[in-house]
Amino acid sequence: MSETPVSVRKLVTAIPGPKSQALHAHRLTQVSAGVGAALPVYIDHAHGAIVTDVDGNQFIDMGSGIGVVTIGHTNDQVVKAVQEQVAKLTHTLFTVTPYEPYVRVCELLNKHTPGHFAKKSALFNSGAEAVENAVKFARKFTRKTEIVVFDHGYHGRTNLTMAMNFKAMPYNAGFGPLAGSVHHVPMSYPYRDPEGLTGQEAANRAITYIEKRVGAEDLAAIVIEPIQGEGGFIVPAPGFLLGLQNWARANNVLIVADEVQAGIARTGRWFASYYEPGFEPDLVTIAKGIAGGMPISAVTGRADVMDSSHAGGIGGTYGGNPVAAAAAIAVLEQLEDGTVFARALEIESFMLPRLLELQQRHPVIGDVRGRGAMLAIELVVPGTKNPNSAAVNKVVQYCHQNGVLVLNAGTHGNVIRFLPPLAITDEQLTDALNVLDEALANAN
Ligand code: PLZ
Repeated sequence: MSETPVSVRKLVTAIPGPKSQALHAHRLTQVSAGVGAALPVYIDHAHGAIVTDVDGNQFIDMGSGIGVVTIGHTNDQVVKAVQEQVAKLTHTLFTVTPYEPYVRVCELLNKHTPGHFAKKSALFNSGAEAVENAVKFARKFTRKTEIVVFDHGYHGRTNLTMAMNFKAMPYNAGFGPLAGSVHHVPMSYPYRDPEGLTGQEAANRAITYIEKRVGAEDLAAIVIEPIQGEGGFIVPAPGFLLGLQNWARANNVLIVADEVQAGIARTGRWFASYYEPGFEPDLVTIAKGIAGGMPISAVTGRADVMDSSHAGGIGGTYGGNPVAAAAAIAVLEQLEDGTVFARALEIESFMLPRLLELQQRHPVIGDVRGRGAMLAIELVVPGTKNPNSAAVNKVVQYCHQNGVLVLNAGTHGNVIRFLPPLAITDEQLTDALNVLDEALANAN
């Protein structure tokens, strides 16, 4: 008998299986209860879009570890680059004795981020650390202190970035005092904004808040996700980002695009910012998909802003680690020929009509949205726009039980987001969407 190919969904035990259950029981005695577990199956290995657990169950991954393995799990070129680099040099600390891969990552990012101006970069470890450093650069350059962020936004779990998140639960509650000088203003949210509100009108609404609540005089930067990730893949109305930028430029305020989740080929372009013609953020924060799972992040942007810090003001022990940098180079160089972007757009063309067709049959789907391989459905109580997180929980659980890894999102937990590795095949997508269809039928 031939073995089941490793490229398909395959369940050989109940989910979680016995080995996962044993590991989980042990984990509960050893790992902080504050560290959650959306689906306690313990993963042994993964390739492409299939992850295999310790019991031998094969899942179709529609989440990429929240947008990290965009290039695919254990991508051949990333594996090779990491293996070669790890045998050569694992660490010196770039600010003590530098090494070339760090510089090459910066060069690639300077080249491919939006903006027709001279650019420079600095490397860090996590998305939150990149956001923190973008704020440091913005404050240093403008000599101003205040920061504006948007409703439904998410920027991390460090002290400053906690203050920049919209949701107190689960990210911030009880962990205060939070950093000050952070102000939240309304996002453009086409599904929930008044019908017909244009991007410019939504920008005007935000600008009114900014002017009344903060004032341009003290405002260093507006930090915005060009497509919100944790907030539920909210794509702002066309003109929103540009409207903010026009106001910011006229008022000596910087724009930081947080591309941690939407960036690096996820939407079918290098960065989601490219979808808004003329939008050229002063700084971009980058992490997740940049290195196929190795931890590395970046701030890239205007050279004058990036050079505003005194030498030694920016750093960190592991920032731009050589092994993670080698992985990033392997990812970024693969993106340069455009085939990965084309695949993200194919995934959109493949999935979007199917999701819209599901919406016709399942009135629990209130909205279908996203770009490229960053797509989502927002679930509501049928016939209303009331958020339906209970349905999301049922759908997510059904999918998990049936070997499809999907993630929830959204301020009300009523969004299911799809961000598969771009290595996913049409067969795997079809299979995953069929399971989703069954799950939706079971959610009513
Ligand atoms: N900015 C836009 O999406 C991370 C959070 C996972 P780090 N989003 C996933 C979790 O539960 O902690 C994210 C993001 C945007 C910043 C971050 C923060 O990136 O690498 O998790 O620090």
